[in-house]
Amino acid sequence: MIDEKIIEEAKQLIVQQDKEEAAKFAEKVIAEGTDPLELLKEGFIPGINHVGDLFGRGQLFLPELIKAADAMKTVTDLVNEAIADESQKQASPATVLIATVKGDVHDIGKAIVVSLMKANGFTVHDLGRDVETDKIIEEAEKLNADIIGTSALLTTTMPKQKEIEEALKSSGLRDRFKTIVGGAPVTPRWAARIGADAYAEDAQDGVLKVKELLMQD
Ligand code: B1M
Repeated sequence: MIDEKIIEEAKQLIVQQDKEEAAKFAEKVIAEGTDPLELLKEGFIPGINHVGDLFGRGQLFLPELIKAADAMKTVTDLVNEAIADESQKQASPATVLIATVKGDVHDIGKAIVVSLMKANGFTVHDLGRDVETDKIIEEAEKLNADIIGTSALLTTTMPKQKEIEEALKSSGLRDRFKTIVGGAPVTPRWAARIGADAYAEDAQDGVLKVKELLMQD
């Protein structure tokens, strides 16, 4: 359990969009032994979610959202480095291809998913953000991926996850890959509706679901 004060400070530093102080704070508390993933989950993520709520309610504007996202990206990178350091890499034959769908530039959450999957020994190919459906499928074929994972943060880009399912079906490739979908507006219901093989709520759940999908083979 992390100290309440640490959680509150982490949250506030993101809300205040203070990149430098947030980075210093993350480095300090991780060095002192705070679990990096817990710090992210309990402190920084609620901070950026609060910023998102303020933005959604018109109480904060795009330049501030961008500054908060910049602070969030910086601490996420630090947490991801710490996760990589701690990882007990065991070779896994499984390859996961991950991308944020076309039209969507949100990639902070995806970066956490990628780090945690790598830390769990999977080979992960991250195609980045704003990636076309065709490109995702082409790369999955090229890499002979086992799993295609996509992230969507906008209600307007979620349909791209459906497009991927449909494109896989129409090209006769649906049985070749397992698919997993995630992102804040994505739900288990959506995953079932579009025919994805799995839904993941967060990065830890993503690792779990990938393991389950691999056991189905
Ligand atoms: Co944007 N944005 N944004 N934004 N932004 C949201 C998503 C929004 C909900 C804010 C709001 O209005 N309340 C809203 C969407 C509304 C909607 O769709 N209904 C929104 C909007 C409107 C926009 C713009 C349109 C704003 C504008 O320009 N007017 C614009 C769109 C740009 C585009 O993509 N085309 C935009 C831009 C941006 C920034 C660039 C400023 C920045 C992103 C920077 C970046 O990612 N590099 C940004 C941010 C930071 C946010 C919020 C505040 C935070 C997102 C985030 O990083 N969360 C967001 C509000 C919110 O989501 N509450 C918001 C933290 C992260 C750790 O969580 O990404 O959910 P998340 O990932 C989690 C899980 O979802 C899961 O695991 C992760 C770790 O726990 N997960 C997976 C995610 N992907 C997964 C994949 C998996 C498995 C699990 O397997 C494959």
